[in-house]
Amino acid sequence: MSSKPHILIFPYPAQGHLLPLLDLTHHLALKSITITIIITPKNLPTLNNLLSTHPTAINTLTLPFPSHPNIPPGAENIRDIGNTGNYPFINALSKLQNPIIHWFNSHNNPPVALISDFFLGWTQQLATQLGIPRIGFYSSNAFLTAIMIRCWRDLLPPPPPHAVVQFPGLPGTPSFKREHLPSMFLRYRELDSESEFVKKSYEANAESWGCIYNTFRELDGMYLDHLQVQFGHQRFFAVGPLCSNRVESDPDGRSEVLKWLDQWEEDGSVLYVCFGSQKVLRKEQIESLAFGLEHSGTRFIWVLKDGNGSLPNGFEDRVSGRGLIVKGWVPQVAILGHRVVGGFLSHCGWNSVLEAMVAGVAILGWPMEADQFVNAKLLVEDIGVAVRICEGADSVPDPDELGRVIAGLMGGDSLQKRRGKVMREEAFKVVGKDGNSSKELDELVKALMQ
Ligand code: BUP
Repeated sequence: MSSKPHILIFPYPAQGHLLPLLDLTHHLALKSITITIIITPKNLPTLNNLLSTHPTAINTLTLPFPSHPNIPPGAENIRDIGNTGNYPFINALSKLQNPIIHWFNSHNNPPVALISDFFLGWTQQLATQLGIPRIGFYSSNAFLTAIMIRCWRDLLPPPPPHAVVQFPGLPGTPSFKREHLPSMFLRYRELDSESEFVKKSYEANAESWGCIYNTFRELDGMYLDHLQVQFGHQRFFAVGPLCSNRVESDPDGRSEVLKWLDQWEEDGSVLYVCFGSQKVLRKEQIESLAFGLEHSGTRFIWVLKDGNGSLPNGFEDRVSGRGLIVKGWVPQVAILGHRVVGGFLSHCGWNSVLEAMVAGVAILGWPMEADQFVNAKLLVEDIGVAVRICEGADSVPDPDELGRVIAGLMGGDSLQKRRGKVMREEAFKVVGKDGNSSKELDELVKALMQ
Protein backbone atom coordinates (compact mmCIF):
# COMPACT_ATOMS: atom_id res chain seq x y z
CA MET A 1 0.00 0.00 0.00
CA SER A 2 1.23 3.58 -0.55
CA SER A 3 1.68 6.76 1.50
CA LYS A 4 -1.07 8.58 -0.45
CA PRO A 5 -3.62 5.83 -0.42
CA HIS A 6 -6.50 5.63 -2.83
CA ILE A 7 -8.98 2.97 -1.70
CA LEU A 8 -11.74 1.34 -3.71
CA ILE A 9 -14.93 0.72 -1.73
CA PHE A 10 -17.55 -1.70 -3.01
CA PRO A 11 -20.74 -1.70 -0.92
CA TYR A 12 -23.58 -4.18 -1.15
CA PRO A 13 -26.50 -2.01 -2.22
CA ALA A 14 -28.97 -2.73 0.61
CA GLN A 15 -29.49 0.07 3.13
CA GLY A 16 -28.35 -1.99 6.12
CA HIS A 17 -25.06 -2.75 4.35
CA LEU A 18 -24.57 0.51 2.48
CA LEU A 19 -25.13 3.01 5.31
CA PRO A 20 -22.49 1.66 7.74
CA LEU A 21 -19.93 1.35 4.94
CA LEU A 22 -20.63 4.97 4.05
CA ASP A 23 -20.12 5.79 7.75
CA LEU A 24 -16.72 4.10 7.52
CA THR A 25 -15.97 6.00 4.29
CA HIS A 26 -16.65 9.24 6.13
CA HIS A 27 -14.22 8.21 8.92
CA LEU A 28 -11.53 7.30 6.37
CA ALA A 29 -11.98 10.53 4.41
CA LEU A 30 -11.51 12.46 7.67
CA LYS A 31 -8.14 10.67 7.97
CA SER A 32 -6.94 11.97 4.56
CA ILE A 33 -7.61 8.86 2.52
CA THR A 34 -8.87 9.21 -1.06
CA ILE A 35 -11.79 6.95 -1.87
CA THR A 36 -13.72 5.73 -4.89
CA ILE A 37 -17.11 4.17 -4.16
CA ILE A 38 -18.78 1.81 -6.64
CA ILE A 39 -22.46 2.71 -6.69
CA THR A 40 -25.64 2.19 -8.68
CA PRO A 41 -27.64 5.24 -9.87
CA LYS A 42 -30.62 4.50 -7.64
CA ASN A 43 -28.39 4.47 -4.55
CA LEU A 44 -26.47 7.59 -5.56
CA PRO A 45 -28.81 10.02 -3.70
CA THR A 46 -27.93 8.24 -0.44
CA LEU A 47 -24.38 9.57 -0.92
CA ASN A 48 -25.38 13.22 -1.43
CA ASN A 49 -24.45 14.45 2.04
CA LEU A 50 -21.26 12.46 2.16
CA LEU A 51 -20.13 13.73 -1.23
CA SER A 52 -20.85 17.33 -0.31
CA THR A 53 -18.98 16.89 2.99
CA HIS A 54 -15.92 15.46 1.18
CA PRO A 55 -16.02 16.99 -2.32
CA THR A 56 -12.42 16.12 -3.17
CA ALA A 57 -11.63 13.04 -1.08
CA ILE A 58 -14.56 10.89 -2.26
CA ASN A 59 -15.36 10.02 -5.87
CA THR A 60 -17.95 7.66 -7.28
CA LEU A 61 -17.65 5.01 -9.92
CA THR A 62 -21.27 5.00 -10.99
CA LEU A 63 -22.80 2.18 -12.97
CA PRO A 64 -23.07 1.56 -15.85
CA PHE A 65 -19.35 1.87 -16.52
CA PRO A 66 -18.35 3.37 -19.89
CA SER A 67 -16.73 0.04 -20.79
CA HIS A 68 -19.85 -1.86 -19.78
CA PRO A 69 -22.92 0.12 -20.82
CA ASN A 70 -25.49 -2.16 -19.22
CA ILE A 71 -26.03 -2.74 -15.53
CA PRO A 72 -26.30 -6.52 -15.15
CA PRO A 73 -29.99 -7.35 -14.73
CA GLY A 74 -30.80 -7.41 -11.03
CA ALA A 75 -27.81 -5.38 -9.89
CA GLU A 76 -29.45 -1.96 -9.47
CA ASN A 77 -31.02 -1.79 -6.03
CA ILE A 78 -31.97 -4.49 -3.56
CA ARG A 79 -35.40 -2.99 -3.04
CA ASP A 80 -36.21 -3.68 -6.72
CA ILE A 81 -35.85 -7.41 -6.50
CA GLY A 82 -38.89 -8.21 -4.39
CA ASN A 83 -38.79 -11.28 -2.23
CA THR A 84 -36.13 -13.21 -4.13
CA GLY A 85 -33.51 -12.71 -1.42
CA ASN A 86 -29.90 -11.86 -2.03
CA TYR A 87 -28.75 -14.74 -4.23
CA PRO A 88 -29.64 -13.30 -7.66
CA PHE A 89 -28.24 -9.96 -6.58
CA ILE A 90 -24.88 -11.32 -5.47
CA ASN A 91 -24.64 -13.28 -8.71
CA ALA A 92 -25.58 -10.25 -10.82
CA LEU A 93 -23.02 -8.00 -9.13
CA SER A 94 -20.26 -10.51 -9.87
CA LYS A 95 -20.71 -9.71 -13.58
CA LEU A 96 -18.98 -6.41 -12.83
CA GLN A 97 -15.60 -8.05 -12.31
CA ASN A 98 -14.25 -7.39 -15.84
CA PRO A 99 -15.48 -3.77 -16.10
CA ILE A 100 -13.85 -3.03 -12.73
CA ILE A 101 -10.55 -4.52 -13.93
CA HIS A 102 -10.83 -2.37 -17.08
CA TRP A 103 -11.48 0.78 -15.00
CA PHE A 104 -8.58 -0.04 -12.67
CA ASN A 105 -6.14 -0.59 -15.54
CA SER A 106 -6.98 2.73 -17.15
CA HIS A 107 -6.78 4.76 -13.88
CA ASN A 108 -3.76 7.05 -13.46
CA ASN A 109 -3.71 6.53 -9.68
CA PRO A 110 -5.28 3.10 -9.18
CA PRO A 111 -6.48 1.99 -5.74
CA VAL A 112 -4.03 0.28 -3.42
CA ALA A 113 -6.67 -1.72 -1.56
CA LEU A 114 -10.26 -2.88 -1.91
CA ILE A 115 -12.75 -2.71 0.94
CA SER A 116 -15.88 -4.65 -0.02
CA ASP A 117 -18.98 -5.94 1.73
CA PHE A 118 -18.90 -9.46 3.17
CA PHE A 119 -21.77 -10.43 0.83
CA LEU A 120 -19.27 -9.80 -1.99
CA GLY A 121 -16.68 -12.40 -1.02
CA TRP A 122 -16.15 -13.06 -4.75
CA THR A 123 -14.28 -9.73 -4.85
CA GLN A 124 -11.38 -11.57 -3.18
CA GLN A 125 -10.66 -13.03 -6.61
CA LEU A 126 -11.05 -9.56 -8.15
CA ALA A 127 -8.52 -8.11 -5.70
CA THR A 128 -6.09 -10.94 -6.45
CA GLN A 129 -6.37 -10.15 -10.15
CA LEU A 130 -5.79 -6.47 -9.46
CA GLY A 131 -2.81 -7.35 -7.29
CA ILE A 132 -4.15 -5.45 -4.25
CA PRO A 133 -5.27 -6.61 -0.79
CA ARG A 134 -8.96 -6.99 -0.05
CA ILE A 135 -10.53 -6.21 3.30
CA GLY A 136 -14.01 -7.59 3.98
CA PHE A 137 -16.47 -5.15 5.53
CA TYR A 138 -18.95 -6.76 7.91
CA SER A 139 -22.05 -4.64 8.51
CA SER A 140 -22.80 -7.22 11.18
CA ASN A 141 -21.26 -8.82 14.26
CA ALA A 142 -18.65 -11.50 14.78
CA PHE A 143 -21.25 -13.79 16.40
CA LEU A 144 -23.04 -13.95 13.03
CA THR A 145 -19.82 -14.79 11.17
CA ALA A 146 -19.03 -17.56 13.64
CA ILE A 147 -22.52 -19.04 13.08
CA MET A 148 -22.42 -18.62 9.29
CA ILE A 149 -19.07 -20.35 8.93
CA ARG A 150 -20.32 -23.34 10.89
CA CYS A 151 -23.60 -23.45 8.94
CA TRP A 152 -21.80 -23.69 5.58
CA ARG A 153 -19.22 -26.11 6.94
CA ASP A 154 -21.32 -28.52 9.02
CA LEU A 155 -25.01 -28.19 8.21
CA LEU A 156 -25.48 -28.84 4.49
CA PRO A 157 -28.06 -29.68 3.32
CA PRO A 158 -29.90 -27.40 5.81
CA PRO A 159 -31.51 -29.44 8.62
CA PRO A 160 -35.23 -30.38 8.50
CA PRO A 161 -37.89 -27.92 9.70
CA HIS A 162 -38.23 -27.51 13.48
CA ALA A 163 -34.84 -29.09 14.25
CA VAL A 164 -32.83 -27.39 16.98
CA VAL A 165 -29.25 -26.81 15.96
CA GLN A 166 -26.44 -26.55 18.50
CA PHE A 167 -23.08 -24.94 17.88
CA PRO A 168 -20.60 -26.69 20.19
CA GLY A 169 -17.17 -25.08 20.19
CA LEU A 170 -18.62 -21.58 19.94
CA PRO A 171 -18.54 -19.47 23.11
CA GLY A 172 -21.58 -20.39 25.22
CA THR A 173 -22.56 -23.28 22.86
CA PRO A 174 -25.49 -21.35 21.35
CA SER A 175 -28.45 -23.15 19.79
CA PHE A 176 -31.08 -22.00 17.31
CA LYS A 177 -34.27 -23.35 15.85
CA ARG A 178 -33.56 -24.26 12.25
CA GLU A 179 -35.97 -21.51 11.08
CA HIS A 180 -33.89 -18.96 12.95
CA LEU A 181 -30.61 -19.67 11.20
CA PRO A 182 -29.43 -16.87 8.86
CA SER A 183 -31.66 -16.67 5.76
CA MET A 184 -28.64 -16.47 3.51
CA PHE A 185 -27.82 -20.03 4.54
CA LEU A 186 -31.42 -21.30 4.59
CA ARG A 187 -31.92 -20.22 0.99
CA TYR A 188 -29.16 -22.56 -0.17
CA ARG A 189 -30.33 -25.30 -2.57
CA GLU A 190 -28.15 -28.25 -3.50
CA LEU A 191 -27.07 -28.53 -7.14
CA ASP A 192 -28.21 -24.98 -7.80
CA SER A 193 -25.50 -22.90 -9.47
CA GLU A 194 -26.65 -19.61 -7.90
CA SER A 195 -26.49 -21.20 -4.42
CA GLU A 196 -23.08 -22.71 -5.07
CA PHE A 197 -21.76 -19.34 -6.17
CA VAL A 198 -23.07 -17.61 -3.02
CA LYS A 199 -21.58 -20.30 -0.77
CA LYS A 200 -18.18 -20.08 -2.45
CA SER A 201 -18.36 -16.30 -2.42
CA TYR A 202 -19.07 -16.29 1.33
CA GLU A 203 -16.27 -18.75 2.02
CA ALA A 204 -13.80 -16.62 0.03
CA ASN A 205 -14.06 -14.04 2.84
CA ALA A 206 -11.72 -16.28 4.82
CA GLU A 207 -8.95 -15.55 2.29
CA SER A 208 -9.11 -11.78 2.55
CA TRP A 209 -6.21 -9.82 4.02
CA GLY A 210 -8.40 -8.43 6.79
CA CYS A 211 -11.90 -7.94 8.18
CA ILE A 212 -13.56 -4.76 9.40
CA TYR A 213 -16.48 -5.23 11.79
CA ASN A 214 -19.14 -2.70 12.68
CA THR A 215 -19.14 -3.93 16.25
CA PHE A 216 -17.10 -3.38 19.38
CA ARG A 217 -15.08 -5.54 21.73
CA GLU A 218 -17.23 -4.83 24.80
CA LEU A 219 -20.29 -6.13 22.94
CA ASP A 220 -19.00 -8.93 20.75
CA GLY A 221 -15.46 -9.51 22.01
CA MET A 222 -15.62 -13.23 22.74
CA TYR A 223 -16.76 -13.97 19.19
CA LEU A 224 -14.09 -11.68 17.71
CA ASP A 225 -11.51 -13.58 19.76
CA HIS A 226 -12.99 -16.87 18.59
CA LEU A 227 -12.64 -15.82 14.93
CA GLN A 228 -9.15 -14.46 15.47
CA VAL A 229 -8.04 -17.84 16.83
CA GLN A 230 -9.59 -19.60 13.83
CA PHE A 231 -8.35 -17.14 11.20
CA GLY A 232 -5.03 -16.05 12.65
CA HIS A 233 -3.76 -15.09 9.18
CA GLN A 234 -6.32 -12.26 8.92
CA ARG A 235 -6.26 -8.84 10.56
CA PHE A 236 -9.43 -8.02 12.51
CA PHE A 237 -10.59 -4.45 13.07
CA ALA A 238 -13.65 -3.87 15.29
CA VAL A 239 -14.41 -0.21 14.63
CA GLY A 240 -18.08 0.18 15.60
CA PRO A 241 -20.49 1.59 16.30
CA LEU A 242 -19.86 3.48 13.07
CA CYS A 243 -23.17 5.35 13.20
CA SER A 244 -21.87 7.55 16.02
CA ASN A 245 -20.99 10.30 13.57
CA ARG A 246 -23.29 9.56 10.64
CA VAL A 247 -23.77 12.34 8.11
CA GLU A 248 -27.55 11.96 8.06
CA SER A 249 -29.83 13.72 5.61
CA ASP A 250 -31.93 16.11 7.61
CA PRO A 251 -31.33 19.45 5.98
CA ASP A 252 -31.20 22.58 8.12
CA GLY A 253 -34.84 22.77 9.14
CA ARG A 254 -35.51 19.77 11.37
CA SER A 255 -37.69 17.12 9.77
CA GLU A 256 -41.37 16.96 10.71
CA VAL A 257 -40.70 13.90 12.84
CA LEU A 258 -38.02 15.63 14.90
CA LYS A 259 -40.24 18.67 15.33
CA TRP A 260 -43.01 16.37 16.56
CA LEU A 261 -40.60 14.91 19.13
CA ASP A 262 -39.47 18.38 20.26
CA GLN A 263 -42.94 19.13 21.69
CA TRP A 264 -42.67 16.57 24.52
CA GLU A 265 -41.06 17.34 27.83
CA GLU A 266 -40.70 13.96 29.46
CA ASP A 267 -37.41 12.27 28.58
CA GLY A 268 -37.60 8.67 27.36
CA SER A 269 -41.39 8.74 26.95
CA VAL A 270 -41.73 7.94 23.20
CA LEU A 271 -41.52 4.51 21.60
CA TYR A 272 -40.05 4.40 18.07
CA VAL A 273 -41.41 1.56 15.91
CA CYS A 274 -39.59 0.58 12.72
CA PHE A 275 -38.79 -2.74 11.04
CA GLY A 276 -35.99 -1.69 8.70
CA SER A 277 -35.87 -0.90 5.04
CA GLN A 278 -37.12 -4.17 3.59
CA LYS A 279 -39.81 -5.76 5.73
CA VAL A 280 -43.40 -5.30 4.65
CA LEU A 281 -45.93 -6.27 7.33
CA ARG A 282 -49.06 -8.35 6.75
CA LYS A 283 -52.57 -7.10 7.58
CA GLU A 284 -52.80 -9.23 10.78
CA GLN A 285 -49.42 -7.98 11.97
CA ILE A 286 -50.42 -4.36 11.37
CA GLU A 287 -53.66 -4.92 13.28
CA SER A 288 -51.95 -6.51 16.25
CA LEU A 289 -49.34 -3.77 16.43
CA ALA A 290 -51.97 -1.07 16.13
CA PHE A 291 -53.98 -2.64 18.95
CA GLY A 292 -50.90 -3.01 21.17
CA LEU A 293 -49.79 0.56 20.61
CA GLU A 294 -53.26 1.95 21.19
CA HIS A 295 -53.81 -0.01 24.40
CA SER A 296 -50.35 0.62 25.80
CA GLY A 297 -51.32 4.29 26.22
CA THR A 298 -47.75 5.22 25.24
CA ARG A 299 -46.53 7.92 22.86
CA PHE A 300 -45.09 6.50 19.66
CA ILE A 301 -43.74 7.06 16.17
CA TRP A 302 -44.49 4.22 13.76
CA VAL A 303 -42.65 4.09 10.44
CA LEU A 304 -44.63 2.22 7.80
CA LYS A 305 -43.05 1.16 4.53
CA ASP A 306 -44.68 1.35 1.09
CA GLY A 307 -46.67 -1.78 0.48
CA ASN A 308 -47.65 -2.32 4.13
CA GLY A 309 -51.31 -3.11 4.66
CA SER A 310 -53.64 -0.33 5.77
CA LEU A 311 -54.22 0.66 9.38
CA PRO A 312 -57.41 -0.39 11.21
CA ASN A 313 -60.37 1.97 10.77
CA GLY A 314 -60.27 4.95 13.12
CA PHE A 315 -56.85 4.03 14.58
CA GLU A 316 -55.17 7.29 13.61
CA ASP A 317 -57.98 9.34 15.17
CA ARG A 318 -57.94 7.32 18.36
CA VAL A 319 -54.20 7.81 18.90
CA SER A 320 -54.06 11.33 17.53
CA GLY A 321 -52.04 13.63 19.78
CA ARG A 322 -49.79 10.85 21.04
CA GLY A 323 -49.04 8.68 18.00
CA LEU A 324 -47.35 9.74 14.77
CA ILE A 325 -47.53 7.46 11.75
CA VAL A 326 -44.88 8.19 9.14
CA LYS A 327 -44.68 6.78 5.64
CA GLY A 328 -41.31 6.68 3.91
CA TRP A 329 -37.74 7.32 4.98
CA VAL A 330 -36.97 8.99 8.34
CA PRO A 331 -33.67 10.14 9.94
CA GLN A 332 -33.50 7.16 12.29
CA VAL A 333 -30.22 7.96 14.02
CA ALA A 334 -31.48 11.45 14.92
CA ILE A 335 -34.83 10.08 16.09
CA LEU A 336 -33.26 7.48 18.37
CA GLY A 337 -30.87 10.12 19.66
CA HIS A 338 -33.69 12.50 20.60
CA ARG A 339 -33.94 12.82 24.40
CA VAL A 340 -37.66 11.93 24.45
CA VAL A 341 -37.23 8.55 22.75
CA GLY A 342 -36.88 5.79 25.34
CA GLY A 343 -37.78 2.57 23.52
CA PHE A 344 -37.39 1.00 20.10
CA LEU A 345 -39.70 -1.70 18.76
CA SER A 346 -37.36 -3.19 16.19
CA HIS A 347 -36.73 -6.13 13.86
CA CYS A 348 -33.22 -6.26 15.35
CA GLY A 349 -31.34 -5.36 12.17
CA TRP A 350 -27.75 -4.89 13.29
CA ASN A 351 -27.59 -1.20 12.41
CA SER A 352 -30.80 -0.48 14.24
CA VAL A 353 -29.43 -2.32 17.24
CA LEU A 354 -26.20 -0.33 17.30
CA GLU A 355 -28.05 2.92 16.77
CA ALA A 356 -30.28 2.06 19.75
CA MET A 357 -27.21 1.38 21.88
CA VAL A 358 -25.57 4.65 20.97
CA ALA A 359 -28.81 6.35 21.99
CA GLY A 360 -29.15 4.33 25.21
CA VAL A 361 -32.59 3.14 24.20
CA ALA A 362 -34.15 -0.18 25.32
CA ILE A 363 -35.26 -2.57 22.58
CA LEU A 364 -38.48 -4.51 22.13
CA GLY A 365 -37.25 -7.11 19.67
CA TRP A 366 -39.18 -8.85 16.92
CA PRO A 367 -36.57 -10.67 14.85
CA MET A 368 -38.00 -11.75 11.53
CA GLU A 369 -35.36 -13.06 9.17
CA ALA A 370 -31.76 -12.76 7.92
CA ASP A 371 -29.32 -12.24 10.82
CA GLN A 372 -31.99 -10.87 13.15
CA PHE A 373 -32.43 -13.98 15.33
CA VAL A 374 -28.69 -14.11 15.91
CA ASN A 375 -28.64 -10.42 16.82
CA ALA A 376 -31.64 -10.83 19.13
CA LYS A 377 -29.95 -13.70 20.98
CA LEU A 378 -26.91 -11.53 21.61
CA LEU A 379 -29.05 -8.62 22.79
CA VAL A 380 -31.49 -10.50 24.97
CA GLU A 381 -29.32 -13.27 26.41
CA ASP A 382 -25.78 -11.84 26.45
CA ILE A 383 -26.28 -8.08 26.76
CA GLY A 384 -29.72 -7.74 28.33
CA VAL A 385 -30.81 -4.57 26.50
CA ALA A 386 -33.81 -6.16 24.81
CA VAL A 387 -36.94 -8.20 25.44
CA ARG A 388 -38.42 -10.37 22.69
CA ILE A 389 -42.02 -9.54 21.87
CA CYS A 390 -42.41 -11.88 18.90
CA GLU A 391 -40.32 -14.03 16.55
CA GLY A 392 -40.64 -14.80 12.86
CA ALA A 393 -41.62 -13.01 9.65
CA ASP A 394 -45.08 -14.58 9.59
CA SER A 395 -45.89 -14.50 13.30
CA VAL A 396 -48.45 -12.21 14.84
CA PRO A 397 -47.88 -11.01 18.41
CA ASP A 398 -50.70 -11.34 20.90
CA PRO A 399 -52.16 -7.81 20.90
CA ASP A 400 -53.11 -7.69 24.61
CA GLU A 401 -49.73 -8.99 25.69
CA LEU A 402 -48.02 -6.55 23.34
CA GLY A 403 -49.89 -3.61 24.87
CA ARG A 404 -48.88 -4.74 28.37
CA VAL A 405 -45.21 -5.26 27.47
CA ILE A 406 -44.97 -1.87 25.77
CA ALA A 407 -46.62 -0.13 28.72
CA GLY A 408 -44.34 -1.99 31.15
CA LEU A 409 -41.13 -1.16 29.32
CA MET A 410 -41.99 2.46 28.62
CA GLY A 411 -43.64 3.18 31.97
CA GLY A 412 -41.13 1.86 34.45
CA ASP A 413 -37.46 1.73 35.18
CA SER A 414 -36.92 -1.62 33.46
CA LEU A 415 -33.76 -3.70 33.54
CA GLN A 416 -33.48 -3.26 29.78
CA LYS A 417 -33.63 0.52 30.10
CA ARG A 418 -30.87 0.42 32.70
CA ARG A 419 -28.76 -1.91 30.54
CA GLY A 420 -29.41 0.43 27.61
CA LYS A 421 -27.83 3.30 29.56
CA VAL A 422 -24.81 1.16 30.47
CA MET A 423 -24.30 0.13 26.85
CA ARG A 424 -24.60 3.74 25.77
CA GLU A 425 -21.67 4.62 27.99
CA GLU A 426 -19.68 1.69 26.59
CA ALA A 427 -20.54 2.68 23.02
CA PHE A 428 -19.35 6.24 23.62
CA LYS A 429 -16.22 5.11 25.39
CA VAL A 430 -15.10 2.84 22.55
CA VAL A 431 -15.34 5.52 19.88
CA GLY A 432 -13.86 8.23 22.11
CA LYS A 433 -10.19 9.08 22.52
CA ASP A 434 -8.25 5.94 23.47
CA GLY A 435 -11.39 3.80 23.05
CA ASN A 436 -10.90 0.34 21.55
CA SER A 437 -12.78 1.07 18.32
CA SER A 438 -10.90 4.37 17.79
CA LYS A 439 -7.62 2.57 18.25
CA GLU A 440 -8.58 -0.17 15.82
CA LEU A 441 -9.71 2.42 13.28
CA ASP A 442 -6.33 4.12 13.62
CA GLU A 443 -4.61 0.76 13.11
CA LEU A 444 -6.68 0.22 9.97
CA VAL A 445 -5.74 3.66 8.63
CA LYS A 446 -2.09 2.98 9.43
CA ALA A 447 -2.24 -0.32 7.55
CA LEU A 448 -3.85 1.40 4.56
CA MET A 449 -1.12 4.07 4.58
CA GLN A 450 1.74 1.56 4.51
BR1 BUP B 1 -36.58 2.10 7.43
C1 BUP B 1 -35.23 3.28 7.78
N1 BUP B 1 -34.46 5.51 8.00
O1 BUP B 1 -36.61 5.14 7.51
P1 BUP B 1 -30.79 -2.42 9.65
C2 BUP B 1 -33.99 2.83 8.02
N2 BUP B 1 -32.97 3.71 8.24
O2 BUP B 1 -32.30 5.88 8.47
P2 BUP B 1 -32.37 -3.64 7.48
C3 BUP B 1 -33.20 5.06 8.25
O3 BUP B 1 -31.44 2.03 7.62
P3 BUP B 1 -30.99 -4.34 5.24
C4 BUP B 1 -35.49 4.67 7.74
O4 BUP B 1 -31.00 3.84 10.64
C5 BUP B 1 -30.32 1.71 9.66
O5 BUP B 1 -29.07 2.34 9.62
C6 BUP B 1 -31.41 2.76 9.84
O6 BUP B 1 -30.45 -1.18 8.74
C7 BUP B 1 -31.62 3.20 8.44
O7 BUP B 1 -31.99 -3.14 8.94
C8 BUP B 1 -30.63 1.12 8.30
O8 BUP B 1 -31.30 -1.99 10.95
C9 BUP B 1 -31.35 -0.20 8.36
O9 BUP B 1 -29.57 -3.26 9.69
O10 BUP B 1 -31.04 -3.96 6.75
O11 BUP B 1 -33.05 -2.59 6.74
O12 BUP B 1 -33.16 -4.89 7.65
O13 BUP B 1 -31.33 -3.12 4.45
O14 BUP B 1 -29.61 -4.80 4.98
O15 BUP B 1 -31.95 -5.44 5.08
